[in-house]
Amino acid sequence: LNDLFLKACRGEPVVRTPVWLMRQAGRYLPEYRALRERHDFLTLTRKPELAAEVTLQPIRRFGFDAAILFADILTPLVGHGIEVEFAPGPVVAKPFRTREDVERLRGFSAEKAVPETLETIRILKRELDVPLIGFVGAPFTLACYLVDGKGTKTFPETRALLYRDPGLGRELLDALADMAADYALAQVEAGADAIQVFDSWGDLHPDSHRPLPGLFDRIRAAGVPGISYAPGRPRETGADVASIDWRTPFAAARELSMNVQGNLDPMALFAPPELLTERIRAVLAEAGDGPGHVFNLGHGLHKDTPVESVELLVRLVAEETGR
Ligand code: 1CP
Repeated sequence: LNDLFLKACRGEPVVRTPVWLMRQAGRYLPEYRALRERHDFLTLTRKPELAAEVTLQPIRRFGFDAAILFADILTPLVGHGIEVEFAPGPVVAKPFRTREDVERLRGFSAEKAVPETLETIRILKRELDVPLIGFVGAPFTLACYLVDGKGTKTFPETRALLYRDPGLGRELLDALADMAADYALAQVEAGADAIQVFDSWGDLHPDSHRPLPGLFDRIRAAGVPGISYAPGRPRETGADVASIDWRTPFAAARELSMNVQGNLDPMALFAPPELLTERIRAVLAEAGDGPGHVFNLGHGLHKDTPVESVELLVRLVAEETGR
């Protein structure tokens, strides 16, 4: 097993900086688009052989140092019976408004809701020679989709609910935190080597961070590193590794002695090779020579990203950091 990624997550010395990219599986890859012509997104996530194939596609093509489970942050909710369409972003059929809606989240069991996803992990563990990253949506970011019903820039309905009825807001976040913990631990039990918690919209509300330290304690107790993605607010999460967005310097997390992941602007992959090279070197220089850096983007790969830029990135990170 190539353990560069896990070593970097623990802050141990490595022979070169490991690299993987958020959304490394998906629409920028011709082989993913070919599969998508025959199957819709939900089918890809629900058929273990297909989901495993999508996870493996970028590993074969680029030789990344870690793989990420192919699913969505809303996958456990879909499995629990919440009606969601992907168009291509999630659209919730009946957005949450009431205590009865929140009650629907009770009794979540990953074994019952997402057996296919856990089976995907078991298949991948047989096929992969790099670590497998499992992931969950953070409670607040999941709430954003449940309450606003779809992706928006500022999720006003969700924020309004948390301010209008703080008690209900707390119940919603707590129920989602229970679900996230159960789902994360089930992924570890099935074989996931690390868990990343995506709180993509967490900077929109001051309460978003509250459930995170408890969640990361449980992930750590299960014996794997926890990685936070909390744009704008990498502190206070209690994660082992902070995945830093492209607007935020590593220093914010380094001051807390956290290991860091990131943080090239995904749009830099649209630059000509010379400029892209310069930007990658700048990220490596900011990360410094010490241990505890996983090279990644500061957000997910854009669907129109040129594949050649990803090739250049992987090659350059290896050349520049090999020691
Ligand atoms: O049509 C298609 O093929 C669907 C596009 C797609 C894909 C490839 C969606 C819908 N989700 C995914 C996979 C996905 N989503 C992964 C898998 C593995 C990988 O990274 O390679 C992961 C980790 C996610 C996580 C995710 N989904 C987040 C958190 C990370 C982030 O980008 O901030 C969020 C916010 C979502 C919601 C979502 N699902 C899909 C889309 C297009 C979106 C975002 C857009 C929106 O808000 O409308």
